[in-house]
Amino acid sequence: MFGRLVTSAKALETIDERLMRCGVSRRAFLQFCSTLMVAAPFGLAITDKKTPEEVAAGLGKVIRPPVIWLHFQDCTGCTETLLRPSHPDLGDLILNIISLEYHETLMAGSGKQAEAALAQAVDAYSGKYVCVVEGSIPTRDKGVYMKLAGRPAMEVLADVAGKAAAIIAIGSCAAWGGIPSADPDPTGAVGVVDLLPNKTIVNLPGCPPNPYTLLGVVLQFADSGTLPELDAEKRPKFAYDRDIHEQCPRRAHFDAGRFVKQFGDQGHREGWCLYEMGCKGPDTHAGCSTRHFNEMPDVWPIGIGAPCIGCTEKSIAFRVPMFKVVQIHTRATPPETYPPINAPQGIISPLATGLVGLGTGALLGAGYVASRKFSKVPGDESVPGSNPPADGANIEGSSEKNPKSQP
Ligand code: FSX
Ligand code: SF4
Ligand code: F3S
Repeated sequence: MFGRLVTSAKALETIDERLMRCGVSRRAFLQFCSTLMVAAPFGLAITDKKTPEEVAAGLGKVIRPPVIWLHFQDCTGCTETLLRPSHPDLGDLILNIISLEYHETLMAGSGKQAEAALAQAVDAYSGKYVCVVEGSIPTRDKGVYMKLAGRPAMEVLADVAGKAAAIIAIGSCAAWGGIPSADPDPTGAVGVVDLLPNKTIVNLPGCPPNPYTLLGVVLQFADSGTLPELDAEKRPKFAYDRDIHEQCPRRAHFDAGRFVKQFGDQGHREGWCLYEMGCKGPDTHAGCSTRHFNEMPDVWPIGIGAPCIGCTEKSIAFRVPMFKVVQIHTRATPPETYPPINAPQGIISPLATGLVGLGTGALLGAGYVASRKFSKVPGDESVPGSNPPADGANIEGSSEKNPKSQP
């Protein structure tokens, strides 16, 4: 087991021992365990228990996993999301649960002192530590665009991650290049997996990702030496198996055809669906719609009224224009037989009544067309809401005008 291996390298404490020594309350630890259970209700061995008390009992016996954290081309948002929870105590708690041996942003030392700390940590835990990589790695011109202590980032990665028991690429930058790799990609930015294809790597894309996903993976590895089941992109299924759209709180508006047409319009103020503003939720696998950030309800992009940009998807974020409407691939399209939500109601004129029989076929056809939910605004991809889905069938003939949606 991982814990035993580490014990032989250096007398590391169990999580329980550490929390007790540092005076961390049991209540805070139980709160952490229950949040972890919510973040990973399925597919993670350490949270596969009935109560937070049971999770805490298991986790408490785990030896604090040594973690060496490398920073490359990034914005440090991945670190910020881990250590800036809504309750300051939680940041402390996290640092008591994992044993962070090296982290450039957080450590007091710099220069030669920091380099010595890195070398010492790699040496002490060689083959046993978890290497967390944040940021993309520049490869163009022999990696000259980022050097640490005179060494290209590529070389540092090969050295440090190469000796790790497991590598976690946190954030979209480390997973596949992220923002630095966006066109024109001046530094030739790539993710860890591109440079170390044969190593055990878990990708946690997201810009930034949910910190509990990281903690869940690290703690499971520390507990049993195993990793959770991964998908084809090396993302843990427990956190990336569903798309945002499946559990989005605005989904009812999507199904009813109530779309924001412009930021700040009435529909936006009322929390309608952001699909026509370019929301990539239907094509994006992540847990944000149920696992919000900073332990705060509604703290996630769609929760604050911004469309999902597909930050966990290699082929979407920083590749597809932010406001471009995506195609619906699943059965998620509003049923086309639904009537339009603002279908004219009221008194039916005698003339119309008389024509009903005659015009049934035509009306059915017209109703079908009118019931299409998406507006068709040709052309300019840079204008929010102006891009029809690639699948013309979803937008053709839409004529719905919802007075409520006008600014
Ligand atoms: Fe990248 Fe991390 Fe985006 Fe930032 O540092 S995944 S730019 S939010 O946070 O690496
Ligand atoms: Fe939510 Fe976006 Fe789907 Fe609308 S399109 S329901 S805002 S995920
Ligand atoms: Fe990213 Fe979309 Fe979640 S932009 S943070 S995957 S809502």
